[in-house]
Amino acid sequence: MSTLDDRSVHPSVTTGPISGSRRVYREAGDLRIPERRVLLSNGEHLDLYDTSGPYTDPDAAIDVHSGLPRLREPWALEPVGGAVTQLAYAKAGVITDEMRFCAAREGTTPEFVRDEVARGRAVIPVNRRHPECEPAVIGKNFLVKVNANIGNSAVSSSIEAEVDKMVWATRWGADTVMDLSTGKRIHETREWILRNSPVPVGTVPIYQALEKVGGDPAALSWEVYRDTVLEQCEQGVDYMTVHAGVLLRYVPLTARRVTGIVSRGGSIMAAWCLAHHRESFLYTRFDELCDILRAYDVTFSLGDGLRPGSIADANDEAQFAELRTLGELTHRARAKDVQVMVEGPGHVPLHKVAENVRLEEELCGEAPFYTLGPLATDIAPGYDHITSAIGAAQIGWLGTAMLCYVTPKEHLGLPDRDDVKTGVITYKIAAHAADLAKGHPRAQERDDALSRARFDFRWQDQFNLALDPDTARSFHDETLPAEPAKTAHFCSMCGPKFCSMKITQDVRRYAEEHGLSSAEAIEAGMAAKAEEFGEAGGRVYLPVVR
Ligand code: IRN
Ligand code: FE2
Repeated sequence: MSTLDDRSVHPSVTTGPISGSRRVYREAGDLRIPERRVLLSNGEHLDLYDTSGPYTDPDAAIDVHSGLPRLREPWALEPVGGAVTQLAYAKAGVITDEMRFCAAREGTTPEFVRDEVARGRAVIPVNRRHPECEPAVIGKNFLVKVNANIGNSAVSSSIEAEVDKMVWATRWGADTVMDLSTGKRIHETREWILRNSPVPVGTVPIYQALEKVGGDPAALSWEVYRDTVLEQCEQGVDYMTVHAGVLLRYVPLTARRVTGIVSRGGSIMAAWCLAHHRESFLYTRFDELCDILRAYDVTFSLGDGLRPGSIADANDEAQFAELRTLGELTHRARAKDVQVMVEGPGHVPLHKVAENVRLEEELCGEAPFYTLGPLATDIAPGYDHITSAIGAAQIGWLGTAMLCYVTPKEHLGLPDRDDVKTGVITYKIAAHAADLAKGHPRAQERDDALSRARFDFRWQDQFNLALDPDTARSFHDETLPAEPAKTAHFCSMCGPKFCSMKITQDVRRYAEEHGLSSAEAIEAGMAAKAEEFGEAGGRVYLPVVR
């Protein structure tokens, strides 16, 4: 942990509860399962899945220089068949503490988690050397997860800013973060993030390998790459993007594309293959790579180096050729008890989304699909969190297990703190919409609680149940800041006279008072409203009085 002793680095991270809630711990045997309890004004509460770590616990002592408590340290089991991976344990019928923890978080049984992991349909990405991590299970039969990318670049950002982004992203619900740093001090930045991250951390090791050889892809070698992977495994990285499906013979398939190869890792490997006219070392050395990841229980995230970067290129031969290779590699890794996710696009119009899920499941044996959006259209730079959340909601509904967020800065620049929050909240919307549509047993609870609060004009409850209570409250404050407005039976959108919810409540009260059935009450209420409306001059919009 030596690098955290560097006293010239002072990350200042956000601590304290999210408005209207507090972090609680539910006992599950000897495990303490973190949840976020939203306290409601009617005495009820709702417990939510919580990714924020001890940072939102007012009783936790946070010291970024010593890192988070090493929760998983006592959980380590003896190897089975020489392996320490969750997949090896699951196949052997062993239920690990990680599986029990995930089951309790998801509201299911440890046996179900074990069975899903055993058949490769779910992964629990937890490196033995990241004991600070609260495990999460990623698979189509669990809550849809969201990943937030952070990391500096050669021209922008500091260690402090990236640690703060990690804490900030998990505060708003990021289930994993990926450190995509490419600039200075990559190793140190990652150490700070890992020791302080309550969620799994992913990386793309080829980025750091490229830095080590001075930025020239042709200068890369298996040896440099292998040593970089080992360095990152030792540090505790939980999952790694490996673009091993970019084969030499696939590169020409991208020649006539509108946007060629848009994946950073994909373009680096394509450049290496062309420079040496040899097959990618990620592919030829894949078995050795499996052995390394297996020793730490690092999960593969097989990269989509040939994903489409434009609507025109979606579902083309290059993309699907790579997917077939990712399928082959998935089965090879699993045979060695290494956990695998498979990455997907990109830019895909809505009518071509389903084909991606169907093919991935068929070719990759239902390995958890992890997609970047996809963007449903190319025409809105500056709003690509939205263009991509449209595709993400659909692909999540169809079975994608994890959604990689896209921020408003996509295609334009490095996301700052505000972009990180916007990206995470936007993707929580997409993920939750998918959970609802998939009929996840607990998903609708939150919608129902919020809807009831809205209908009862319990404004504070409505804010506190929201994905982003602070923004909801501040929007309400813009027009009705006074405290009485937080219980008033209207808002400034329709005003006191035209609130549909208030009118409905009036109708219901009318029914009770007059002993009518609801149909009769609506009838009678409508008649009364018609009269009132007539008195107001029969106009919906009243003229502005100056
Ligand atoms: C996710 C799905 N497809 C790609 N991703 C993410 O994109 C991946 O997990 C990583 O965060 C980033 C890698 O980008 P390149 O190197 O493929 O551009
Ligand atoms: Fe793009």
